[in-house]
Amino acid sequence: MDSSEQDSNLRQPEGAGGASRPSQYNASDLKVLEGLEHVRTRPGMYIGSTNSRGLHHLVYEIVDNSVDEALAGYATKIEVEILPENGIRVTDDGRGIPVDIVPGEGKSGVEVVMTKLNAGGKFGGGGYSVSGGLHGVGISVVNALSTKMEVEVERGGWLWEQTYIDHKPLEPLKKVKEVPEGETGTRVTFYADPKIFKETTDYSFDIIRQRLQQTAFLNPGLSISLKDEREEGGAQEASFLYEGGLSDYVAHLCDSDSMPPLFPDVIALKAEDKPLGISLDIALTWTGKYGTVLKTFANTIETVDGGTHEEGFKAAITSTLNRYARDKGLLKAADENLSGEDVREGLVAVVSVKLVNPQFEGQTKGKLGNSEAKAFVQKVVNDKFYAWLDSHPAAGKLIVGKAADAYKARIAARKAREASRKKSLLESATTPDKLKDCAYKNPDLCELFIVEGNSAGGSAVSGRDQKFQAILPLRGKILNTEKATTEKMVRSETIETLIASIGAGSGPSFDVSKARYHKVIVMADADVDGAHIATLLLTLFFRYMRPLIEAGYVYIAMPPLYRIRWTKGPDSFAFSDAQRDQRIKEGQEEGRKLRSENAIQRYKGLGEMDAQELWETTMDPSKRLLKKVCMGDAEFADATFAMLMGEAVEPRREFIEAEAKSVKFIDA
Ligand code: 0RA
Repeated sequence: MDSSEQDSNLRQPEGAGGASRPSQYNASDLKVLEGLEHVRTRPGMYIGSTNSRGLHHLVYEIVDNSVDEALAGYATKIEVEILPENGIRVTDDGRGIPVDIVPGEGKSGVEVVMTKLNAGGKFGGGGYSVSGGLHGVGISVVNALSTKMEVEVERGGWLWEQTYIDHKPLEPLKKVKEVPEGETGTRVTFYADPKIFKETTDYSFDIIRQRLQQTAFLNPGLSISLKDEREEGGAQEASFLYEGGLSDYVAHLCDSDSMPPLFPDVIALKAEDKPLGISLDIALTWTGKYGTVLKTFANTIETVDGGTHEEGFKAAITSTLNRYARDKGLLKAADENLSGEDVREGLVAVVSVKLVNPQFEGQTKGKLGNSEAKAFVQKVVNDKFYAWLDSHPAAGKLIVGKAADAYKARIAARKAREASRKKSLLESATTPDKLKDCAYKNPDLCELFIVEGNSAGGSAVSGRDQKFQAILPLRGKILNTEKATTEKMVRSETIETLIASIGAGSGPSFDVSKARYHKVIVMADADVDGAHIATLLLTLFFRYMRPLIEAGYVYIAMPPLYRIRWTKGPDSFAFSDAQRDQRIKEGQEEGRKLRSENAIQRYKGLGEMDAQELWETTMDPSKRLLKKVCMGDAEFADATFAMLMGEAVEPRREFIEAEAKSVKFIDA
């Protein structure tokens, strides 16, 4: 505001600037009210939310001002009270908010602080350079969101007081009484507006207690107390004073989770770079537990999403511990490096940075963005953590030992995982339950029939020659799963059973010399579904057991389509319509006669055949028809499979229709 404006304000006559304007307000007051009104229309912008979280945020806003006064070196004690009717009172023994008229504002420092958003700059910034405040706001925001607020200041030998109702002062700041000259401090009392905090205006003693305890850890030497004076509150009290700061915090974190540290001292690392405007405070230890507790702060605000300081810390403890372990011969040359996760197993640490210009990022501003923080933390930890380890060899050995245990456990777990995978897929010692194996063991003599459908599977088991023929019934439903990826198929129980039955593994480690059968025969219905299943199986062989096809071990059984019954002599079978006509012609030329009833039977599926028929027509090596699968077939199946499983519907439908026709014409 320039001086001419200020002058006109000072000389402001009643009703200046328009008849409708309330006489006690000038232009600057209107601006102030607009500011506070904005806080009320968009409270989320200032305190995050208007639920219980936002409500508690009001308390922190006031307390943080008192903490700033402690950081500036003046306040030593903060008292917080929860009052009846859900009022909050915060009292500190700092310098007291300035009571004099602020030049250029025309009102007391107290009123400026209470009504101007971002009033910080009005006071020369002394002692407020490293200030928290999540959204850079303060008392005025709390005032804007309160129905009533009282400020009491002891300063310069007087107690001063001012009351606000609906964020407007009842009267100017007023001298109440004389107090001893050296007695200074600020007391702020407020009542949150239920019109803003519609969900609740009820404070939680525990939530406030936790936060105040954390504040006490972060500000060593500062005494903080909390009293619940609500009738329902049951007169709860708590008070905190930690001389050890973050080291006490780490000890407390270990304690409250009953995790005894591996060694007695908490490691404390501190550093400051004044020209860079950054300071760092770290405390850490290790316990025997497996989890990690890592809390990070920037300007005493918890950075729940970490950020640059956390990245720097993690990177540096990992590299420093590896360097130390190598230097001291605690890791062998052949050992892999300890990973970050290995190093952090059992770690309990608090990292707090303070910087002049903190950049809070992310949706909830819970992440520090300053890149200089990462470099600074890394450098400090690299130097000071190493030095600490060097001067505490027993603890150093315990820390490396703990991380090495984590490393070994990680490797062992990986091996166990790989072994169990191998066992289930490749080396399953026992043959699967579903497999009805044959008696012979010589793979050259042995055949495996993969049979679609349970009833056909039953006939195949009864009709087979058990000496050399094994049966694996598959439930077609599983294989038919639309859009199943081959990966999914391989992981399915059915396919696992198939892989285990063949006994030679799958994928890159497939070993054809271990195949337990040199004839693996797909036996499916001669219809669309059967063709589909054959396609799926061939795809599987092509992708995961290609050498089995290359060796010529894969076949497709060709069940006949027709049975021709004569009045005398054995029945004839035909594998196509043309062949059916051919057989009938040949028989009649030989003088045979078709039976009068059901002379030409069309098989609709394998399930229609009884065990004897299945043996005679499809399984008996002296009569059956097998089609050896070559690489071209399998490649075609693979492409077909991709098409069948793809997104395009039209080519799939066309294929199924065409296949339905072509299947009928498979020629013997
Ligand atoms: C502005 C300037 C100064 C102190 C404060 C505000 C102040 C605010 C609060 C809020 C709660 N407790 C507080 N204590 C101090 C600096 C005053 C000076 O330079 O003497």
